[in-house]
Amino acid sequence: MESADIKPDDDFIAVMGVTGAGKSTFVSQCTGSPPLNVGHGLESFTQRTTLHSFQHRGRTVHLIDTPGFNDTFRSDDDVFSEVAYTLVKAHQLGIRLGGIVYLQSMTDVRVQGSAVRSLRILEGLCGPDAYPSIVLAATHCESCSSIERDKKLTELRSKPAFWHDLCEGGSMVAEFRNTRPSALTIVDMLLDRGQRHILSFQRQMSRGMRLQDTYAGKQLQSAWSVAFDNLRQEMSELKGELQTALQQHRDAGAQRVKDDMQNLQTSLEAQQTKLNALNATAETLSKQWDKKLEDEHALISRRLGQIESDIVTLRETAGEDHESSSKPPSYEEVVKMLQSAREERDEIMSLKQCQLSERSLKVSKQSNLAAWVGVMAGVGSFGLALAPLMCSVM
Ligand SMILES: Nc1nc2c(ncn2[C@@H]2O[C@H](COP(=O)(O)OP(=O)(O)OP(=O)(O)O)[C@@H](O)[C@H]2O)c(=O)[nH]1
Ligand SMILES: [Mg+2]
Repeated sequence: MESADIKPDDDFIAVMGVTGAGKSTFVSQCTGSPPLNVGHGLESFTQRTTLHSFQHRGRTVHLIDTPGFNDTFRSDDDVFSEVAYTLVKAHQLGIRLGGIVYLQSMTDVRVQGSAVRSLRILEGLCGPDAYPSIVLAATHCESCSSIERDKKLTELRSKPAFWHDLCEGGSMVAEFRNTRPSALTIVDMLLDRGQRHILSFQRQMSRGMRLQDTYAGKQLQSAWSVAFDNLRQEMSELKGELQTALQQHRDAGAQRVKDDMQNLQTSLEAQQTKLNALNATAETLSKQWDKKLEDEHALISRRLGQIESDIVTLRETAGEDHESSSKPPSYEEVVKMLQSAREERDEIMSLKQCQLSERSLKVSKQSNLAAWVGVMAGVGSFGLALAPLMCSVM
């Protein structure tokens, strides 16, 4: 693994899709490196947007692996906020996307709910101008027969709720077969187009819009507003029930209603928080995420320091640093602990080495210098801006 310079005239491709669709697998097939895998309580760090670079057709291609909607462990507002931040930062850095690979698993019996919303968000983020630079790729293809797959793909292409508008607008359809050639064919489809886009969302945010006013943000705002109104309606019904129960001196019943109201209040507040998050502008979004990622970065460095010192202690305990052949009684355990500490250190080191903030930036002569002058002027925030993006380079 070696560092690669990141130049704005390289090819940048975003990889999107709901959680489990196969984004990291697709990226891993392209780069030939296994997906980043860091345990020990630092897993959330690898779920961040990451950047993976590889050489292809004499060019450097950077794949941006984004978090997916419908994650069991992350709320959709948090995921949207991170995707939004990534696109805003990329735009500020003068990066123009060459396209988007949107992955869709064939194992999902029906495309529904959040998967449909994820498609609407994709449309909103890109805008029709960028539809021709989207590849809609089926994954987990072997999970169904070719007849079933064709049927499913026809349905996806033809239904307005699914891919219809994107396909009408010029998006391409492909099959990812969990192999390197099929992954590279998809990359080639975009490289052959040779387009560079400022996405509709990036343009809107750079004009000072709030998330809720962008096409993509509106999708979420309308869904969350409906959910919020439903909760409020439920609350007002409960208030009525409580009044009746109190009037009829049904103490136990009144207490039950009060408990329900308390739970509902928690849901209402959570829903309100989601809606409030959509108030963010590019500036507030950047501030919020820069801080969050800076804190995570510090956490990783602290953990690494701790492990290094544990290793020194363990080596001494295991007698590694001494010529003596006498072994302390807990020798086997100590060696095991030492091995595990070393593994953890190596995992974290590879994670750190893959952070873009640790990589050099070369401004190429052909690049849009004006954009990069802006970036270089803000060198302080540059490292932080890229901190969430980690990469593996072939
Ligand atoms: N059989 C098969 N398995 C696949 C394919 N693509 C992904 N997988 C598996 O599906 C699981 C989820 O794939 P990931 O690549 O982690 O999915 P993801 O989209 O990155 O998911 P998140 O990071 O959670 O958003 C993994 O166990 C993969 O090995 C495929 O085309 N065929
Ligand atoms: Mg992934």
